[in-house]
Amino acid sequence: MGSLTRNKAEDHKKQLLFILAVTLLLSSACAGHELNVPAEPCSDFQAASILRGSKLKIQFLLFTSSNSSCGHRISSADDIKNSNFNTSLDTKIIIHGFRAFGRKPSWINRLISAFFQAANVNVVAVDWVYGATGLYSDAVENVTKLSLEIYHFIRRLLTLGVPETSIHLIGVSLGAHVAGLVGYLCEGHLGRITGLDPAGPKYTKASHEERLDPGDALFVEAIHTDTDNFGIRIPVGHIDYFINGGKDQPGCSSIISGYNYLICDHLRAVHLYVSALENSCPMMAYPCSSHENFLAGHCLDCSNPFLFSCPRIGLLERAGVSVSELPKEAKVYLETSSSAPYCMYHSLVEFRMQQGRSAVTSIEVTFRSSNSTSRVKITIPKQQMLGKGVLAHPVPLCQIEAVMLKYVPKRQIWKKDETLIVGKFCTIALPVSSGEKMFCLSQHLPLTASSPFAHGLAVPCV
Ligand SMILES: *[C@@H]1O[C@H](CO)[C@@H](O)[C@H](O)[C@H]1NC(C)=O
Ligand SMILES: *[C@@H]1O[C@H](CO)[C@@H](O)[C@H](O)[C@H]1NC(C)=O
Ligand SMILES: *[C@@H]1O[C@H](CO)[C@@H](O)[C@H](O)[C@H]1NC(C)=O
Ligand SMILES: CC(=O)N[C@H]1CO[C@H](CO)[C@@H](O)[C@@H]1O
Repeated sequence: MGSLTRNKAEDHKKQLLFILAVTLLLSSACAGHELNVPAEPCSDFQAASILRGSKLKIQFLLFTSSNSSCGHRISSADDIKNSNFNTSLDTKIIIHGFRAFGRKPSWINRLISAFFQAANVNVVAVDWVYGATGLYSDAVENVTKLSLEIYHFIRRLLTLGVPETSIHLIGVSLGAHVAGLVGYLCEGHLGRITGLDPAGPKYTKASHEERLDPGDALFVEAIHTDTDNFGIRIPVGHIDYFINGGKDQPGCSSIISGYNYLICDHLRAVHLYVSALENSCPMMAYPCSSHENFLAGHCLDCSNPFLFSCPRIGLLERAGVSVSELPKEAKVYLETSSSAPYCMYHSLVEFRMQQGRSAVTSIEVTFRSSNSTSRVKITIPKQQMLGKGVLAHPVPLCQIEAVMLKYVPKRQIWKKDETLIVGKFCTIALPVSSGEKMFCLSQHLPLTASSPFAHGLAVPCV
């Protein structure tokens, strides 16, 4: 089986290299005949109709910080030379995905201006709306051709002295796999690829050559927000963020109707990334084997594999991770709120009963600050005394003013559950450094179903 898939991959590679050679020949043959059209004031994305032609009509639009909604077409080498492209700055290349209605992506201007807010960079948006519309499977068919064109564009930049490491591809959905293919053509030498909910359909079982994978750039990261629908389930980068578990996002409820509801989870990856660029609040994530284990409080730091440097969504070099050798396909987890800026802080909460019970015990823990309420239910197994969980809240733990604890009664038909639970409450902010002590309420707390226990909380800020 191994040799069969390897042969298939080799064939695919050969095919790509062949197309590459032919298009290189063609493009160098035509280079001399390029007309020097004077630059128009502003160029925008195209709109593709159902009767689109048979050409991909790709546009490379350069944006600068002076006006982040005014693009300049820079497709040929001369265009680039005559433009404001600054070869000494990093370059962000944004690649959109499938466009069901053949229109400009609604989020593109916000993403571009967020980049200018975060850094002094060149931003290039790739408009391939023409090839991205119609059927999803047609858009997938156009990916190879598109990737080759982007590859040629990057080669033109390299000829002008742009270092490969200064190039960062940001691919949305299907665009993430396009970025992967471009990265593969560049032999993994590009600086960074960020996949924003990389597409799942047709890619979950694809080979490494066909989909985004950690070999495609020096640093590859992906943000997963819709793994049960349009996004890919499997990790595809060095670091893979699974937001709220990666499947369903808070605020994407059935209240929003129609198309916006369908793509709400999928697009959350873009909105989170924009928010991370615009805000200084931390979107820090924790490595764990599963979302369930993360929520159950089994993954409290980043010692393995990141040597205590937890990855953060945004533009920090290698996501702020300081290990010399990057792990591959490291799954990291974080919870977010339902609206911008989305950031949450995570704390371990623990309740230790004085004695074990013959039934499972559930306790609801609520944190309250001046403007927020967050809760989590923790479960203590039969015959055990300790229950724990991770509670996500919008302000740092030291700004939480009160904790409420409530025994959640077992649903009983015949009589009220009048159990008295006595135990101690402790908490600590994530990431937990080694040797750090938990903050505990000193007294034993009596909890019943009818009388929840409330207490002020004053965890010092560190
Ligand atoms: C920026 O460009 C847009 C066109 O895309 C134009 O409408 C707007 O006036 C420009 N803004 C400034 C400040 O030049
Ligand atoms: C390019 O960027 C560098 C670094 O910010 C700056 O010093 C230089 O002036 C810029 N060049 C142009 C032509 O704007
Ligand atoms: C809530 O209050 C804290 C300060 O107590 C503030 O930093 C934060 O921005 C506020 N959040 C919201 C959503 O208003
Ligand atoms: C614009 C363009 O070239 N679109 C093509 C994308 O791929 C499908 C399927 O091969 C073609 O039918 C389109 O013409």
